[in-house]
Amino acid sequence: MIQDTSNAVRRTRYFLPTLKETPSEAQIVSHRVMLRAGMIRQSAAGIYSWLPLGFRVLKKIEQIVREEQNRSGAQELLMPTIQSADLWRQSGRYDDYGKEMLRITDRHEREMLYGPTNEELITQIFADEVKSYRDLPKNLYHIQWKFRDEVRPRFGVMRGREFYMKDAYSFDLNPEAGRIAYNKMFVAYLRTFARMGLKVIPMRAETGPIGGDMSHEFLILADTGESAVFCHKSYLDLAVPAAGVDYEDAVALAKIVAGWTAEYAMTDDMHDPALCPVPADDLVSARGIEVGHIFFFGTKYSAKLGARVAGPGGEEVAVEMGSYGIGVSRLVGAIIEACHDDAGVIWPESVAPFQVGLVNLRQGDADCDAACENIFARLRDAGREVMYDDRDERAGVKFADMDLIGLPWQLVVGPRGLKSGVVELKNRASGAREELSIDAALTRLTDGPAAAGTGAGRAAS
Ligand code: 5CA
Repeated sequence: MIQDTSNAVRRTRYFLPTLKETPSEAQIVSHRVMLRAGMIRQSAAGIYSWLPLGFRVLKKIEQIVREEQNRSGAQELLMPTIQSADLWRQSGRYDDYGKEMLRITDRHEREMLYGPTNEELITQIFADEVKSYRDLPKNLYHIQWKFRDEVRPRFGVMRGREFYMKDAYSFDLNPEAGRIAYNKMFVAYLRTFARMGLKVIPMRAETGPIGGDMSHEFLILADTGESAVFCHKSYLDLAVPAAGVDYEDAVALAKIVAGWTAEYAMTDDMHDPALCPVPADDLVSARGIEVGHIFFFGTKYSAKLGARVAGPGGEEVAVEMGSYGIGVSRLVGAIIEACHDDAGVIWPESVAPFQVGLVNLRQGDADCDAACENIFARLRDAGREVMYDDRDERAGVKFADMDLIGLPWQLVVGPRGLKSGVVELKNRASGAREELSIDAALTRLTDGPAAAGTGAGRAAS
């Protein structure tokens, strides 16, 4: 049997090009750390390659997004990145999008484009296949690369030109049903971000080029956020819906959404100090990073692209639609902005690239090597995600690198400890260190609180 070695790696063999120097082009922590920790490399302005460590985090985030979309009843499909210009002419957005759209001509002189979003394409797919109200409601999503030729790509993956997005599209018979679809996504978003260890605040938002008259942005607070935000402080302690939330119970969903929209929360586009009802003492005025954005736009696309179904009385009606985005690649940077210290990242366990970093303090020492090999094999066989730093490097270098890449647990094996039969277990988030026997440490890491998927992630899953 060929063993999958991707979850248990040796540093000497792993492609992890860390940097000692801080790259001068990076202005914010997440960008600096992602370059220094060997997670990404820029290939052109606003376009990045994801190296193995960064790719693992991207995939973990993607999987949480997927699980919560599926839980809410949305169905995954995959649409292409390249679309036809004709389709966008039908909706009128081919010209509206302007220079942000990357336009391409194929060998037959046909005009194509690299999709910045997918309202047109999904509406066409729906229109071709669904003809009756009996097939509603539907919510279809994909997780796919997008391209927007941003004027100022910056802050690494936070505002890229090529970026990875989850975009979902809902189809309903009437505005009331459309509102239920909107609420489902709203609730799914609260759960999704909480599972990544983030505190998110939904805010009323402008609809911009997507259109429509109801929209919420989901923001996390961080000093480096691009938007100024103003909200009631009560948002910081609101309870997130549990995993068992019933997505078929429209009344319960509406209640949750009402609770999460009851108090004032606006980004700078919408905030008006004169109209803000929150007393100064209760108002949080901060900066935020937009990690998700949901829209309800009724028949804007369905009417133009012919997405009509026969209603219960036989009449033809254009379906009511919404679209729901999450910035999957942006989230990698956003989580770092929210979870770091001077030494590097502090990954929430649910998105950490590996759960355990095994540090051999004296590579080449027979006892240390044997103990590490033994621990590494046992963690691997227990299905833990582990990176073994087996380099012939000074302890200081290994510690600094481990703190930089931010794995939740560091298991440190040194000659002195081994003589008295102990290893050291360090928690990256709290900094707490404990001396334990190898067996006790392994028990903790395999079925204690450090077992994969616990911590912030599990709490809400
Ligand atoms: N079609 C709708 C919803 S599916 C849409 O495109 N919405 S959006 O424009 O608000 O984008 C959705 C999310 O993608 C944003 O909330 C943000 O998190 C992310 N995003 C948007 N532009 C970029 C960018 N240039 N770089 C990284 N992430 C981005």
